[in-house]
Amino acid sequence: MMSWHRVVMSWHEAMMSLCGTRRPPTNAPHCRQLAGSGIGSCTTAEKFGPGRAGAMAKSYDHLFKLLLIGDSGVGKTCLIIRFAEDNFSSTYISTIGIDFKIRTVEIEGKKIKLQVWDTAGQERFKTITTAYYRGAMGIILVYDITDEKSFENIQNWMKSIRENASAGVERLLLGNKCDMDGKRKVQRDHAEKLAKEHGIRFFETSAKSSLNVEEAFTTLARDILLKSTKKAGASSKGHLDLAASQKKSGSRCSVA
Ligand SMILES: Nc1nc2c(ncn2[C@@H]2O[C@H](COP(=O)(O)OP(=O)(O)OP(=O)(O)O)[C@@H](O)[C@H]2O)c(=O)[nH]1
Ligand SMILES: [Mg+2]
Repeated sequence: MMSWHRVVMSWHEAMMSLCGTRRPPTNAPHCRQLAGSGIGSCTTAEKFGPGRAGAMAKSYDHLFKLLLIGDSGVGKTCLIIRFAEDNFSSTYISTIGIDFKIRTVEIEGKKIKLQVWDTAGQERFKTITTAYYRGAMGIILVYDITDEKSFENIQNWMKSIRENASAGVERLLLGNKCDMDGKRKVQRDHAEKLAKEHGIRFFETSAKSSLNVEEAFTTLARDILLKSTKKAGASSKGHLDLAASQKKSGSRCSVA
């Protein structure tokens, strides 16, 4: 069962955590909150961070940072609003810089807090938005099935990920606005082929009808969870193997 969890930490705190630094990126002053975005309530533990919250129970098992990228107008903001607030508006307010929303979901019995970052698709914000790639664990590439150019540009967005994101970031391809099948310009099998070439998953979604929105976000979160569990398993096995071999050989770190 999914649980709701609205935005928790201050904008700066979250931004710093996405960038993986205590200090905001130098372009921070340019980043603005999307008009109409709902920064909501939070628990005290989350609000005051790990220092103050030490004695309090953590309300989630994992925090995953996701990022949406794609051309302007493909529906990134609407997808996030559908996922985080189960809402849709046909009024187009182009995103300025960057914004985020939070929702906590339960996957494989674990509470996963998803911090979902929304980027502006407009070229003029590229320097600001690419600064946020590095801290993302999952990146969702979005195109509009009624806009061929937005699909062609996916290759450029892929390149941008290669240049700016951390190695091994999970990726997901979404063809949005699939409720507008009558105006379709991008055939499903073309997108499937592209996704296959890049070894990533693909969904056609509709922020308007909500088709596949929940599935897309939770599939990406599940993939990140499985990857991190595997990694944790492998590193603890590594520790055990090392301990066992040291015991066997009686070797020690020493300086002669
Ligand atoms: N029919 C339909 N319209 C959609 C869908 N998703 C978004 N839209 C509309 O497309 C327009 C652009 O949506 P946004 O979510 O603001 O696009 P964006 O990708 O965030 O654009 P930028 O912020 O400029 O990068 C709005 O008018 C939305 O109502 C969808 O699934 N179906
Ligand atoms: Mg937007």
